[in-house]
Amino acid sequence: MHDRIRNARLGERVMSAEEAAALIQPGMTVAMSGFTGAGYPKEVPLALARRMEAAEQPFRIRVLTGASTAPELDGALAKVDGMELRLPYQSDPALRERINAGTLDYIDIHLSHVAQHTWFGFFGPVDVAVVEVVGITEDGRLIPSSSVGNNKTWLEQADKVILEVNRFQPAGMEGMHDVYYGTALPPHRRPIPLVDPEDRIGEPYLSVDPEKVIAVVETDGPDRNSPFSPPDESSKQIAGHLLEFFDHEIRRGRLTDRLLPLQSGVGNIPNAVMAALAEGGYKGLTAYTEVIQDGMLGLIKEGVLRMASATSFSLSRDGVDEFNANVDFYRERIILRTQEISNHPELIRRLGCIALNGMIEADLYGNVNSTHVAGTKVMNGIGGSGDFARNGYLSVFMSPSTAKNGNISAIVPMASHVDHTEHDTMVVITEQGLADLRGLAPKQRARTIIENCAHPDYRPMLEDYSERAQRESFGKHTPHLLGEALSWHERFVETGSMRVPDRRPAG
Ligand code: 0RQ
Repeated sequence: MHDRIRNARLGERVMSAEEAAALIQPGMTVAMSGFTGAGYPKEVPLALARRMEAAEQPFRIRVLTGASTAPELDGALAKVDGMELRLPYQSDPALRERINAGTLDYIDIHLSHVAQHTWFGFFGPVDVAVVEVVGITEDGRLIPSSSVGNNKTWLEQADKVILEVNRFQPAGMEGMHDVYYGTALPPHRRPIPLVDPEDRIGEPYLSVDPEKVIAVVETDGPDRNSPFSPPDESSKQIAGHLLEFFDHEIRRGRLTDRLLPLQSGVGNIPNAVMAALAEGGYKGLTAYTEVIQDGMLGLIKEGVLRMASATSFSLSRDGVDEFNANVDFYRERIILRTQEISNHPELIRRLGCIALNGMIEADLYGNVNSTHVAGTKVMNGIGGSGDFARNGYLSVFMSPSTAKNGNISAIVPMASHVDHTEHDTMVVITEQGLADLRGLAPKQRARTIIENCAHPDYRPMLEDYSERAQRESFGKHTPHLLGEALSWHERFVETGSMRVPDRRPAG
C-alpha cells in the first residue's frame, strides 16, 4: 500500500477501521466525503455503525456530507439509528424511511450553500472529518477521489481528520481535480477567476494540516455503482421535446449549435437527454454540472462533449470499467471541482448554463416541487437543482405527466411544496409536450402548462379548476381557490389517487 501513502509521517497513522471509528465520540459533528454514491468513506462508517449497534448506551452523531452516499454510510448509520442530524441531499431508502418517520432531523439545503454555511458557523463546530482519497503524496498532499464535494471545507474546518486511502480508485485520477483555494468570507470576497468550463483555477490536490490527521485507514472497495438502465419511452419523448426546443432556439438565434454549458441531473430522463444529444448530431459541447454519469462518458468519447466539469462521478460498474480502462483520455477532458465551485451561482450565471432537472410536480404557474410527495414526504432533496435553476441561462424541469400508474398528476393546481418558484422556472416538459413559460404572465402560463404538459386524463380537471379560479379567486393576478388548491393531494393521501372517483376508469 506504500505506493498510495507516500508520506512517511502520515504512514505512521495507519490503523484499522475499528480503531479509527473508536476515535469518534457520541454527539460529535462528523463531516464525511461523498457525492451521489462516489468518493464516500467505505469502512469507518460501517465500523462506527457496528460499534453503535453493540453499545450498551445508544449514541448518535450529526452527519454532514457532500450529497448522497451509499448503503455503507447513510444506510448503515440509519439502520442502527446512529444519526441525530443529516445534511444535505440523500437518496438512501433506509435513511429516507427514518426521516419520513420523523426520527432524525434532515436539513435539505442548496448544495452550493453547504460549505459556506459551515464556514459561517451555522452548523456549529465540525469535530471530525472522514474523507476518502486516492493517495497521499510524499509532501503530504491528498489526491482526491471520485468526488470532491465539500472535502476542502471538511479538511479545513474539522478539528481532527480521518483519511481513508482507497486503492480501488484508479491512481490515474491524479491530476484530474481542480481545488480552488481562493474563496474568502464576506466582506473580503473577490471574483472567482473562471470564465470557461475548462478553466483550471486551483490545484489538483487537497491540503491538510498533518497535525490534525488522527488516523489513516486503507480500503479497497468500489463506489456504489448503481446499474444503468436504458432510457424508457416517456424519457425518450421528453428528450425529443427538449431537442426540438433547442432547434427552435438555434433558429431564433438565441442559441448556437454549441448550445451553452449543460447541467444535467441524475436519473432516467437526463440519461435519455444525453443519448438524444448524440443522435441529434451535436459536437463540441461542454458540461458545467455536478455529476458525470455513464451517458456523459459516452458523449465525451464520441466528441459530442468537448469536456465536462463536475464535482463527482456517478457511474455504473460498466461505466467504472470504461473509465478505468481509459483514465488517461478522460483525465484530459474531465475536471472535478469542489461543490461550492461546481454549483457556484456567480459562475453558473456567468457561463449561462442550461439547467436540466427532474421534478416531482409543477403547478399551473410553474412553481416546482422537486422533493416532497404530497408536500410532506421527502424523496431525496433539492440537491443542486436550485443553484442551477435560479442562475442558469435556461432552467428546464422535466417529468412524466403522471406517476404511480396514473394515480398522480405531475401537473397540479398548487404545488404542495415549492423548491423552485415560478420565477425560477422557464420551461416545463412532460412526455405530452413542452411549455415555454418565458415572457408569460400567470394566466398565460397556466394555459400553456395545461395545454402542453398535462396528461389527457387530468387536463379537463385542471381546465375546470383554472376557469373557476379565474372567476372566483380573491385576487385575479394568480387565480386560486384556496380551499381547493391542495385537494388533489389530500385525495391522493386519503384514497391513493388524485382522480375523482367517478372519473376513474371502470374496472
Ligand atoms: O418513485 O422510486 O418509488 O418508483 O419519484 O421518479 O420518475 O423515476 O424520476 O429518478 O428522475 O427522480 C424529482 C425525485 C425525480 C429527482 C426526482 C416518484 C416516482 C419514483 C423517482 P419510485 P422518476 P427520477 C442533480 C440535480 C431533485 C434533485 C436534483 C430529484 C421516484 O429528479 O431528486 O434535481 N430531484 N438534483 O414514482 C409521487 C409525484 C412523483 C412521484 C415522481 N408527482 N408524486 N411520486 N415520483 N413524481 C443531482 C444532485 O443534485 C445531487
